Amino acid sequence: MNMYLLDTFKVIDSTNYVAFTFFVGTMAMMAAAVFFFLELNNTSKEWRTSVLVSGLITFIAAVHYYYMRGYNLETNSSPVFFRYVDWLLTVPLMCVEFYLITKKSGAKIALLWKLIFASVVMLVTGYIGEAISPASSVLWGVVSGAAYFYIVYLIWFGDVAKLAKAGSPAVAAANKTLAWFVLVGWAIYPLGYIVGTPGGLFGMKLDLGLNMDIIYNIGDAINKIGFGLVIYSLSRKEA
Ligand SMILES: *C/C=C(C)/C=C/C=C(C)/C=C/C1=C(C)CCCC1(C)C
Repeated sequence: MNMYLLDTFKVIDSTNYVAFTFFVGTMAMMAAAVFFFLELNNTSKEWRTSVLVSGLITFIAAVHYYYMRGYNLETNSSPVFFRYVDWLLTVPLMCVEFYLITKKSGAKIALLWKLIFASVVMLVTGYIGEAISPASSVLWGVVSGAAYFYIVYLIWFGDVAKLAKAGSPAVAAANKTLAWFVLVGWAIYPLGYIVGTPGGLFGMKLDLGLNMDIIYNIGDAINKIGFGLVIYSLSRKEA
């Protein structure tokens, strides 16, 4: 049996849901990236950059998932560092998507930097709480959460919302959908953090029998692929 497999790859047991979601995640991200890249040819010029960025987000995730899948199988542990490397690349690219769709109604580059800065604060403090200083995970989680709510604010009520409303009806509608992704879809991550970090929720030790990686993997599939599809469908409406 093993002669068909490279030594370094282990078999995924059918009850190993963590490894399974890493595997399915890899495949889904790859398929999404291929889809967005190939659709570039049929995309009008003004939306090509947006669809390209959707392709880059899922492609970057596919490469990380390929690595994380192997890491998890090999070590039976959580690939925390590369998880955050992936997020640090892909979440700022999602900020770029907001900038690109609101650019036509006047978004300035300063707005993009504001979004990127908040997302980096959210992720770096989350990483500290998860990997470097888990004993103070509650504190770091709260700081990270504040940066997260600032992003939610900008997209729902702040400059992003205002500019999107000033744009075409399709842009306004797409921003609304993306805003729901950020409010509900992104809220999956703090749930994973609470489940997986020793401090738990404000010091409560939660043991829900849930695995943090499964939660993060589900969140990534919804947010990276779903987000990309919203942009894709916007590009079709405005073609
Ligand atoms: C493609 C990856 C995405 C959209 C990742 C998003 C990640 C977050 C919104 C993470 C948020 C966190 C908090 C709000 C508090 C606890 C720490 C984090 C980093 C899990």
